[in-house]
Amino acid sequence: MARILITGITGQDGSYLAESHLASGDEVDGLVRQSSLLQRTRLDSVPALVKARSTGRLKLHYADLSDTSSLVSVLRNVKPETVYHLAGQSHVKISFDLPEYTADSTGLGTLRLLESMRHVVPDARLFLAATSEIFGEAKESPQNEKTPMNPINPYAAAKVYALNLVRIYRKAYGVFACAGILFNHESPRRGENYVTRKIARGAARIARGREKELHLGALTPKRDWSYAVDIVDGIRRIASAPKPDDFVLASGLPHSVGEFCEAAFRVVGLDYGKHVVLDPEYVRLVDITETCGDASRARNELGWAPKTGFLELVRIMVDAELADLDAHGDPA
Ligand code: NAP
Ligand code: F7E
Repeated sequence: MARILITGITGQDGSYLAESHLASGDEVDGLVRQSSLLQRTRLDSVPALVKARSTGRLKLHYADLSDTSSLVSVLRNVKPETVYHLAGQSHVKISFDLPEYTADSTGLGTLRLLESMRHVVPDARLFLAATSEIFGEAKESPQNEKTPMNPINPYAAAKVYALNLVRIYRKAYGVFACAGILFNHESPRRGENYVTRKIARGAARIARGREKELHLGALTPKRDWSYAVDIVDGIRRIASAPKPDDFVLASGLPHSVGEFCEAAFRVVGLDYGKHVVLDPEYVRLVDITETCGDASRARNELGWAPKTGFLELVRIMVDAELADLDAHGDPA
């Protein structure tokens, strides 16, 4: 039985990772931050997580990435063997509205955690959720662990800093610090302002007569989308590898936003062309044209491969939205 600490446990990946470790018999602790509402949808709606909280196998601790003393205090209390660092402001477009907060939570937050761990739990393993955004408009395709970093937004710049810190601490202090260079991964637990969840939700609501239109910024950008459950499996493999290193986790099969729309509306028997409206509100100052990851290193060294294909992912997401609407309705 291992003792696991997750920053960002209330997020998409954190909730799946907690479920996965609990299913393996581990004890899970998670950082949560103060907010005016106590409801944490992703934790409160998953039966296995609700049960684990009631039996004490899953514990939540108040801390914030901007408050080093809170990180030190949780590390002292929990004494984790592995820390998964998933927390931070991770919306690309919003990082232009909140550049300093993004740098502080995503960039400096990683520094605070690494320093705190070095002093309090020097033998613990740290996993960082890095991102394909570090490659920006990449010079080569597909992108692998050696592709040069070329960030084009404040979020990506903060993640470059965080990934460089992981590499520096690994080399300078010999700590077990590793990273996943994660390409886009989605699920019914994805935040509602990311494009796949927005499309799945829009298609379901239009199909049920709740709305008529779906407003998007662009249809042409292509992303290498995987299912978050598959990526979380890869994250666990990276964190439990014999040696600390960085690995790309990706499907290697990019699809456009328009293709996602077409597939999602097809699930509900509709033509997306009749409902999707291009809206300047969602257009980015700069955007990556296409991402495409090469996960052969993770496949060869960790035995990892994604199991869920693009069309299956779209169906999982749209079906979840339909089931939710049918079960609970929606006052809006
Ligand atoms: P997410 O759903 O947006 O979750 C982000 C988590 O970070 C939430 O638990 C959030 O807490 C927490 N958080 C934000 N700021 C914080 C702060 N100042 N102090 C403490 N906690 C804070 O993200 P995700 O999709 O699960 O992604 C997990 C990680 O992987 C992120 O680091 C992201 O950048 C990275 N990543 C994700 C993808 C992807 O496609 N999903 C791809 C590449 C990399 P609240 O619930 O309180 O807001
Ligand atoms: O956008 C386009 C948008 O916000 C995908 C984060 O997890 O993955 C994610 O970042 C694409 C972009 O994800 C809308 O311009 C069009 O080209 O779902 P997204 P992202 O920006 O790729 C990376 C790997 C991360 O690390 C990030 O943390 O879709 N797009 N119209 C739109 N995007 C949004 N959100 N909303 C639209 O209306």
